[in-house]
Amino acid sequence: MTDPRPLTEVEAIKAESRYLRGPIHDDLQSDAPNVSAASEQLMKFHGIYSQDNRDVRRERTLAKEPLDYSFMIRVVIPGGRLTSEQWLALDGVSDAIADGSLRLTTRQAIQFHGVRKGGLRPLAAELHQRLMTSFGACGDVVRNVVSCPLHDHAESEALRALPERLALAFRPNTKAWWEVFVEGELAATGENQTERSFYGETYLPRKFKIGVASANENCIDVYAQDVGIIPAVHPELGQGYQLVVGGGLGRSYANPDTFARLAEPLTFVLDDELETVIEAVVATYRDLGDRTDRKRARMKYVVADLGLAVFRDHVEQRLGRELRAPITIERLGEADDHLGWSEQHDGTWILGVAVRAGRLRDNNVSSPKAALRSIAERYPVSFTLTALQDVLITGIQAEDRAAIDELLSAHGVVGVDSLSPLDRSALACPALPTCSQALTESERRLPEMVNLLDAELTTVGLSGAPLQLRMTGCPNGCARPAVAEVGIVGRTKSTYDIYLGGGPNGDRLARLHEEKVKFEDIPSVLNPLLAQWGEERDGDERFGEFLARKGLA
Ligand code: SRM
Ligand code: SF4
Repeated sequence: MTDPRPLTEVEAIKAESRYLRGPIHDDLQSDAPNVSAASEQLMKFHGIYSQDNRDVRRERTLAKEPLDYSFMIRVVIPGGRLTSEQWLALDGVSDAIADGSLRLTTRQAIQFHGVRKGGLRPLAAELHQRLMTSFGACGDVVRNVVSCPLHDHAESEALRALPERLALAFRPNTKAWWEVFVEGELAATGENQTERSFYGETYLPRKFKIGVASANENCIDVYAQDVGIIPAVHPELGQGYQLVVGGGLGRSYANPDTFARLAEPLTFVLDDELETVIEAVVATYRDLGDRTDRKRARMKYVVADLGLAVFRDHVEQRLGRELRAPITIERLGEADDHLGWSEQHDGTWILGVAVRAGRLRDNNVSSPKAALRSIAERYPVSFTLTALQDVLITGIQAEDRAAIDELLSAHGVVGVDSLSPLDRSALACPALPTCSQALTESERRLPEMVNLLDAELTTVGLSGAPLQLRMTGCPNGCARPAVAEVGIVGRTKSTYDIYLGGGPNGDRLARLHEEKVKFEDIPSVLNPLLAQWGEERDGDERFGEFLARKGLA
């Protein structure tokens, strides 16, 4: 039976867009600092968000002045891997066209903030020249494919290639980005174009996320993905992948029927079956996802509403054969943040550098961005972004290690061993002043929260104990607080909801502990449980494991 509810406005905009072109070309030509509502929606597919500086929104509105419009651009970086030339180009763009910072994201991408409309085409041209794109970084398509950065074994070359392979397999056919943003002049008509069948003319109901885990640990939060890929060995068939489906962490206060959900095992696939099986999953979502309510349009709701068994039937219909049963796999280990020095099988070294809340920006105290630029210019290295908002310098020759350490230290970059475990693991989303959805602060107040909680750990005699902190300015959950030991989620302008009991294995949802807590009261709300953990924990038992064992969260 067809759904009698009307489709969302975004569905109409997509349908009329001539494969994601719409009025963007004309809007870019106009003198206005912003773009039309239709272009705003379509530009998301091109990795571009229309924003305004929320710090000055109120005064501008009161003064009846136009808002301070700018754009956020997200660059697709499959598996987070960049050559040093690409790193230098992105660094250059951040100074020349954006606000001087590079924002490393929780999905191994890079965002530019504060780009004016006139900078969009030059920025796209620079990306195109360096074999990068922002196309598909946002919008109702398969987003940047994340992957554990360290598949460091000769036999895992196939794994290392997977993010790029999947990025190519699921990138839409339309040439709209190239025509509108790079070529610019072309009258973009979209005639005689077809789109990949698993997208169709209106693409997916909503965003779709794919992540490739390590077989050993969970640094990408594989159970938070629409499709999570876990390398595994089948008892009869050998090496392949366990596919888990239906994860997602966003919630909406306005819609109580929204929730965070962990992905469940769907099937075991061999390497040469991967694309066709994921295509069938994507096509199932294309057909069954809710196109009438964008708050409930993610694939996790299809899996939750139908149940995994019925969802599997639908995937099998589209695949044209039965799916193999999933296998039993070991619990994935705690997320490895890959920070500090580690040697690789080929004798080169990796140095993981912690970046607080993913924001690389130079100031009077330290200049990490300049340090990384110098390293890219002077040494034959590459870069890999992690899903924990940090950056790894890869391919370092043993003889360059000391000089690289010195260079970082001269720029005031603190070595990872000097950070508290809490600081090291802490994530925060951008929130104010750029994010249109933010209810309150996140990234800007993360340093304060780290200091407050580190002090609270000291008060209860747990100085330096590992504690995983993730903070967001709203329940969309961009820093994945829903699976953290301590998740602090913006609720109102001045309060946060506290979620507790997830953990670094990423396989347990945190539960709501207390609602509407003022920022400065968060440590005292946590104090009794932290103290109890200190007294009653089993050896090195983590806070999240302790809370789950005791039924406290
Ligand atoms: Fe996110 C929307 C930032 C990872 C769930 N996210 C947004 C927007 C675009 C706000 C908006 O819609 O106007 C934010 C841009 C703010 C800004 O000023 O930059 C934004 N999300 C981010 C990033 C940059 C956070 C970060 O600290 O790094 C991450 C970019 C990832 C990337 O490179 O692609 C980011 N977002 C996530 C994740 C984590 C993940 O994917 O591993 C989630 C939770 C997982 C999930 O998808 O369920 C997430 N973002 C959302 C949602 C809720 C979606 C939903 O299911 O309802 C929204 C709201 C939306 O899409 O309408 C959202
Ligand atoms: Fe914005 Fe909310 Fe995502 Fe933070 S969690 S970036 S406030 S959408």
